[in-house]
Amino acid sequence: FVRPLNVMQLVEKVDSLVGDHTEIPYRILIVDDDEMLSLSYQQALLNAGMRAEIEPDPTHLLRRLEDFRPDLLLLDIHMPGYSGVELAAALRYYDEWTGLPIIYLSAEINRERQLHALNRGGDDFITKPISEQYLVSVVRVRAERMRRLANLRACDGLTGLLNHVHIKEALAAECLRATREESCFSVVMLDIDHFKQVNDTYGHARGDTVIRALAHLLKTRLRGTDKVGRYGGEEFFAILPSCQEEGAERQCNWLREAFAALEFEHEGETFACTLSAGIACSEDFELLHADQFIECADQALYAAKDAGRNCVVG
Ligand code: GH3
Ligand code: MG
Ligand code: MG
Ligand code: MG
Repeated sequence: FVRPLNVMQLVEKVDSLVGDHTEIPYRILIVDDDEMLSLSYQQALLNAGMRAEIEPDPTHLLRRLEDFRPDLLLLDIHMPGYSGVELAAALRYYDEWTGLPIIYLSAEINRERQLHALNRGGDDFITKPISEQYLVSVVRVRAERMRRLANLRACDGLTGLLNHVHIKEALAAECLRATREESCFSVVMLDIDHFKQVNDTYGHARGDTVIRALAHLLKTRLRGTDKVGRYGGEEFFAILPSCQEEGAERQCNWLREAFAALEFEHEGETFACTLSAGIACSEDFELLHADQFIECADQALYAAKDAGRNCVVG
């Protein structure tokens, strides 16, 4: 039985959720051949703290989506040689863009044609001219929902950490950032020791508890700017920006000891687990590629296992 939240709790919960996802400005792409109008929408959205970019040429839409990765698309309907409605319909064929909120902005007032446009894949229809406030409200509420859904998709269900795909994306992004800023970073591959035995002895449910406990430790003990993901099974992957190998080794040993100190309970009996970790540092490479980090950290992890487990290898 779950007690329903009272209204104040609900409001606090909503506030905290909103707070979680509004730090990075929403990205809005405006596709419209009318330059003056586009500029005025853009200005309204910028004033509201969002990032808004304009694409006047529908033939560039896909590339622009790839580059800018908007949270929402504002789409004109009548453009020379192109129909926004058919563009929206086409976008829905791509897995990647099937969830993208699309709002038509058009002077079209014919009800039938508006409904047709919505049925082809748009989420809403706003008729021009539009008040600044109205535009901002309609955009904000949908962009926020899109962000939250995207965050959920990036999450590993068991632990709430980034999932395999997204931690790899984060690594690729860190490689680019470190190259640009000529900074150094470390990555860590962690794996629970003899975890199969934990499952076999105490059951899968208890095994899951151990996985979640380690995830919690990683979330709370690492820095806010560090990125942590569940790479698979009982294997975790962390990216430590601006961290050299010695720093990473210190962090890992600290985590290793904290994890080994946790006591788990099963039917009145207590047990503990250990982990092994392998570190790769950007100092060791000329060019930064995500795959080489994973391979290098993985090899270091194997070395840690070979060295008897419950240890860290750099
Ligand atoms: P090593 O010290 O060499 O890492 O030994 P190990 O037993 O931990 O390694 P191995 O990779 O052979 O076993 C990992 C086990 O993790 C096997 C699999 O059943 C279990 N596992 C993978 N994902 C989950 C999960 O989500 N929950 C639970 N409970 N177990 C999982
Ligand atoms: Mg037009
Ligand atoms: Mg293991
Ligand atoms: Mg493993």
